[in-house]
Parts: sequence; C-alpha cells; structure tokens
Amino acid sequence: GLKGVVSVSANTGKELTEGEEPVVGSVDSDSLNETPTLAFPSLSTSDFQFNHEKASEIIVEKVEEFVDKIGNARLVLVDMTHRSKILSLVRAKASKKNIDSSKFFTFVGDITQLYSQGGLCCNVIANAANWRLKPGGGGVNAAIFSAAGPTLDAATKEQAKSLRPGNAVVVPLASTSPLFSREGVTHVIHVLGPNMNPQRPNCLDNDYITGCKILREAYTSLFEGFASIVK
Ligand code: AR6
Repeated sequence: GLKGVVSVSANTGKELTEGEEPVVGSVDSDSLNETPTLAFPSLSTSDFQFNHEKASEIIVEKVEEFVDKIGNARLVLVDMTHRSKILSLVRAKASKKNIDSSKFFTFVGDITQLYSQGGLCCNVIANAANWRLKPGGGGVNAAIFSAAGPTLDAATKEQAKSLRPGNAVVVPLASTSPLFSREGVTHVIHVLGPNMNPQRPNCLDNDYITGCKILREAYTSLFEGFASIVK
C-alpha cells in the first residue's frame, strides 16, 4: 500500500527505533535477493557541503519521479549513522508523499557492506565521485574504491576518463571484485554532484540556483543509469 517511509531492518522488516542496531544475518526471503535494488548515498552533502534541507527536497522529488518508472526495483538511501541529518530530513519529507515504502526506504550502514553487515541485497551501488573518477580522497568514494579492489579503477577507465557535474557513468564490476563476490554488487554507478566546497574543483560559490539544477540532473542521470541496468 501507499505508506510513509520508515527505517527498516532488512532481515526482519521490523521498524527500527532510534539507536537500535539492525540485526546482522542472512536475508530471510529469497524474493528479496531477486529484487533489483540501487543503494545510493546523499550526493554532495558531506565533502561537497551542499545544503541538507535543499538536498533532501531534491532527493524526495527525484525518487517520487522515478520510483514508479522502474517496475519492482527498489531505491535505498544509505548513510553511516542513525544520527544522519539527511536521512531524517528525507524520511520526514517522503512521509508526506505517496511513495511506496517497499520501493523506497532509508538504511543505516556502510554502503560497501550492506549485505555482509546489514543483510540488505543491493545489486547496484552509487558512488559520490570526483570529476577525475579517481580512487581515494574521502567519504564514500574512498570506501567504494578500496572495498572493490583495483579492478574497479580499471573498469571505470574503460567507461570514462572524467565526469561533468550532474552526470553519471555505469561501471560493471568484475566478478573477482570482493564487492561482487561478497556483497552481490554487479555495477557501480559513479555520479558527480554539485560542489559548494571552496577547497574542491568547480566550486559553485553558494549559487544554489545552479547547484539545485545540477543536483537534480545528477539524480536523474543516476536513476536513468540504474533503469538501464534493470531493463
Ligand atoms: N557508506 C555509506 N554512506 C557513506 C559512506 C559509506 N562508507 N561514506 C560516506 N557516506 P561524501 P560528497 C555518506 O563526502 O559530499 C570524495 O572525496 C556521507 O555521510 O562521500 O558528494 C570524492 O572524491 C554523506 O551522506 O560525498 C569527492 O571529491 C554521503 O555519503 C567528494 O568527496 C556523501 O558524502 C564528494 O563529496
């Protein structure tokens, strides 16, 4: 039915209360494994310093636009901690819309260990990338390149040399990558969001007219990239 978005444990499907840790274990429903699922971080809201209120508005708007276009596939917004401001804002905004809570929900965990630590099967994960598509740096980019191993860098270079803000590139993972064999991830989608951090390239200097436009484009490219894999 049409319900608000809650934070759920992938194992039990039970709603988690604040501070409660998800139970680690195996996924209890086989059908869960076969549901195409994209796990994505909130683009630009940490190292790139994008306003959380504006970003959460755009996430919910774009999820609402795409969730019915991708069949039975699921979209999952991920962050590391239960204290995540962006997850709270998105849950509050999404609960006011008619978004199917089995097709879009938030999840607390490391995006590189969603299955092994959280029991959540995601065949595709998104990366908040840098324009050079380089491993390292910080945040989710460093975590994904490190967990995937050297084959991700090679596979990425086969698809693109660089990325413009607002664009995404779909990269198939080698079956030898630990992210594939341990977590069941078959594709990584690199996305470059707008940057408000003066210490990073292409800083928009608080121009949120342009910034919001680029963030919308980034989620559109990401969800279209995911849709192209699902089909
Ligand atoms: N699992 C889940 N979520 C995470 C993880 C993780 N392992 N690590 C961070 N997050 P950020 P940006 C969340 O800074 O703002 C990089 O160095 C984090 O809490 O990774 O788009 C790139 O090379 C936040 O909600 O991305 C770029 O130069 C979200 O992921 C630059 O940072 C995005 O945080 C991109 O900055």
